[in-house]
Amino acid sequence: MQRRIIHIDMDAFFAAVEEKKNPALIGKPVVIGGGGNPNKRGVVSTANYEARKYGIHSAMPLRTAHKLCPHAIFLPVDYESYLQTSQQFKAVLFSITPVMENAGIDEAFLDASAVPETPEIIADKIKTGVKEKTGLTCSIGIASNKLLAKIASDMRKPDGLTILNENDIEDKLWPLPIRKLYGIGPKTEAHLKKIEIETIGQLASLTLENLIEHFGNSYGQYLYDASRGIDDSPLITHWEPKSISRETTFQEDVKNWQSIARTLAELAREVVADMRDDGYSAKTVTIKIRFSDFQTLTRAKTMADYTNSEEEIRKAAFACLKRIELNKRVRLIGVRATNLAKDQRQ
Ligand code: TTP
Ligand code: MG
Repeated sequence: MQRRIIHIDMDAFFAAVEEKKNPALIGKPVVIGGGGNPNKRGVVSTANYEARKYGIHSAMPLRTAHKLCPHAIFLPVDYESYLQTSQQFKAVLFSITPVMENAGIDEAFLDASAVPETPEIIADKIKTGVKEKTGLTCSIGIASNKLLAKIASDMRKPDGLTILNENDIEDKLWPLPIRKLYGIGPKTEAHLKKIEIETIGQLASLTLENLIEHFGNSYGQYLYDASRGIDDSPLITHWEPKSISRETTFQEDVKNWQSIARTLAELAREVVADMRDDGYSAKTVTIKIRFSDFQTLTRAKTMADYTNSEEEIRKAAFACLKRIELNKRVRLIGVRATNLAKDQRQ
């Protein structure tokens, strides 16, 4: 089955967040980088489209950017607020389909093969959702694989939508310069230029033997496929664990409330340590008690909000314990945290 892969990339991301924070910047050339002082060392992280008109681009020294456009507004990198906006953006994408690959602070891939709507409607949902949650625009590429989807999202910026089909390879992929092909860095670009290969189409005209001769077996094969728009690499998705839990079986069945309580507190502590290690907060705590006759009971408590506080998790576990009548010896106790959310900051 043909896959439907979507690549979404935010427009002038850091600059767009700054404009959102301070609308007075809109329409003026804005450069984000380093500490925001163009007389000090540092490079441009990004520039808004007004500043790009002066030739300013990412990775350029701030001093050079200042020479190109002395009246540009220079701002320091405020990574925390970009990260926060990034998380809001990713949450919108995740609501379209959880088959999502996080590809960077302002970009992601979705595999929407199983989403029933047309590509246009899905793209519209993404753009509307992203605008609503972040106030920003993004550009979208849709194709049968990651390679083409990423190239497509870059074709009409800002606020673009480009759908590439199999029969667009010749017309739309081949005229592009070779550096647009994912996996071609400056070294390969220079090598190819030496043999007078400038466009993806020219690259596609080389034989596999020829490419292998120049670039070795695997990279040669990669270039051969990529120049034809062939790519079957899967999305690398991040699945949330459904629960984090600990349980323990007593050496000897116990009836003593003190030792049950102490064990429960210890298990809650360990669960919280695991949650923190993995960067999760939880909303629901469940305890499990198995009696000597193997009767097993569980009780759960859902809290008002997500937490990774040891005290709150322990209190919730104890609230559960109170709801179990301890009239028999206990063989096993367990604590489980579910309803997990990835922490905002790690
Ligand atoms: P990009 O998506 O490459 O650029 P962009 O979002 O600013 O602009 P475009 O509309 O062309 O997509 O990168 C995303 C963010 O990553 C960018 O806003 C700033 C940061 N970044 C750097 O810090 N250094 C870099 O060299 C690049 C390329 C990006
Ligand atoms: Mg971007």
